[in-house]
Amino acid sequence: MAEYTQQQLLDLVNSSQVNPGNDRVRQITQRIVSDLFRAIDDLDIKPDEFWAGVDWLARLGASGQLGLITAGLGFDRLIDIREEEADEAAGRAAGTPRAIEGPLYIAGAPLSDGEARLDEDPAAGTVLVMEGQVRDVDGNPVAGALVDVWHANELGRYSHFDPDQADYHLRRKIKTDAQGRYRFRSFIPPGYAIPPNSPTSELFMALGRHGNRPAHIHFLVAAEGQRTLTTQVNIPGDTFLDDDFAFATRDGLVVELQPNTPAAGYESLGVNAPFTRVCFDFVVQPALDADEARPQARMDRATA
Ligand code: MBD
Ligand code: FE
Repeated sequence: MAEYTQQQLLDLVNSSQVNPGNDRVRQITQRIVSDLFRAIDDLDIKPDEFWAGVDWLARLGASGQLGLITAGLGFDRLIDIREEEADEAAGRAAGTPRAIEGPLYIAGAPLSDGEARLDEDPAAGTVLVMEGQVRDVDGNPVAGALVDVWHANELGRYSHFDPDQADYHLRRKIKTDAQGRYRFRSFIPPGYAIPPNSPTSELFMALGRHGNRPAHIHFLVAAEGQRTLTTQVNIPGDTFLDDDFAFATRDGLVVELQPNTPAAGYESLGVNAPFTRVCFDFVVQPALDADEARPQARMDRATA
């Protein structure tokens, strides 16, 4: 009465139902369970291997590092590739290339008008001012756009994920001025490496992979009627530019550094000596619906 072949068991798992449930969740779960049943059989996965995998997933979930694994196994970039394929198929004008949000965004950074300083005195590293304009796909400046920017500290760590940094350190929201301009002062950040002795590093060691990202700065750019842009810029010259563990770097997002830029005009950012300037404009696509224009991060959207 309850003796099953593998296929009978799978059919039963996938068809058992006492109320309608959610069709989409049923469809996706059925597919993933079917693929896993097949993988277990094809690869002759042993009980100890199966339970070691379950234990790893439990520890991964408890560690809060799921987003590192999705990025490191290419899923985040896959989603960007698919968005771009959809844009192309629909004939939508492209904006600045997307780059993945990553797992280290925190909503609610302090807001300022036009410009901001992200770092604190005493200044660490090489003084950087990044500036530019937010424009729509027709080339018009977007006034009042929110540029939400975040990057790692001089040790490659992000505030809120590091007990040694104040909340919102190196995280700010800047509202563009009437000409769509923004600018901020900080320092040139280093790259990032996954935490050692963690579920993530365990898998990467077993895969024979490194867990490094090249130096980068993250952005969400949000404006009324415009599609929220999630992107990153990269600092040139980094060893990992073409070998990013998160596969997130892109042509067109490696900025040009302008060292020894004179300080005149940058005093309001506390700059009094030659510094490194980066000019970068963001181009945002028109939003097709309210959801595309929502400023929230990926996880907020998924759980809202
Ligand atoms: C990061 O800093 C990051 O940007 C990504 C995508 C993944 C892990 C750490
Ligand atoms: Fe990052």
